[in-house]
Amino acid sequence: MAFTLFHARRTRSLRPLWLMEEMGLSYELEVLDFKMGNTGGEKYAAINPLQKVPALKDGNLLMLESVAIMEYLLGKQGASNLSCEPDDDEFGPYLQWLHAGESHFGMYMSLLIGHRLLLPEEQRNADIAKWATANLTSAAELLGNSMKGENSILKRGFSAADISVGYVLFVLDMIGALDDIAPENVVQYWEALKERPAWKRAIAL
Ligand SMILES: N[C@@H](CCC(=O)N[C@@H](CS)C(=O)NCC(=O)O)C(=O)O
Repeated sequence: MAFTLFHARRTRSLRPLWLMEEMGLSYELEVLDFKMGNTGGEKYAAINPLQKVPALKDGNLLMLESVAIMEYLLGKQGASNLSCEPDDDEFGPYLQWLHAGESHFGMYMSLLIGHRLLLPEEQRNADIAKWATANLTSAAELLGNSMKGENSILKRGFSAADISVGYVLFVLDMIGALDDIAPENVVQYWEALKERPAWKRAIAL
């Protein structure tokens, strides 16, 4: 078994985990206790000094970015219906939303949960939470207007871009913010994504 994924429940490690379930890959899963600043304790710090999840080990290789890990797994597998090749008409939008899931949505999502829930109360800043909410709202509106498939970003159907963005919708739903932030079609999109068998297996692990 080549891949080992370090995972903590409800975190960004769901992205590669969900993808591996969609791909039918075999992998080893190390489930860690999530603790801000000390996930996995000393043992995990020796593997990943950042003590964040996900981490993927493939032999001597260690990767620490959820979207990069997805691209790595997809690249290793070769062309499939879960990714787009450069000669595909939707290659640009695919890359755009694959990365927006973490680079754009992910930053504001972290600020929102940090300043609403995770930080000690005296460190929370309501203006930052408001700013993050405004940016998530405009990004969710753009997503809603950009979706080309019935329950997918791309016309050709479900892809890793949906996993990247879908994880953010999961977190917003979990903290009770999705209905306020996302337009109706994006809420429906998340309702459909979470019915996928691979998502159900990933979230249960
Ligand atoms: N950009 C990284 C972010 C990784 C990250 O921040 N993971 C969070 C969980 S969702 C974490 O492990 N946080 C622990 C901490 O900040 O102490 C990725 O997409 O993998």
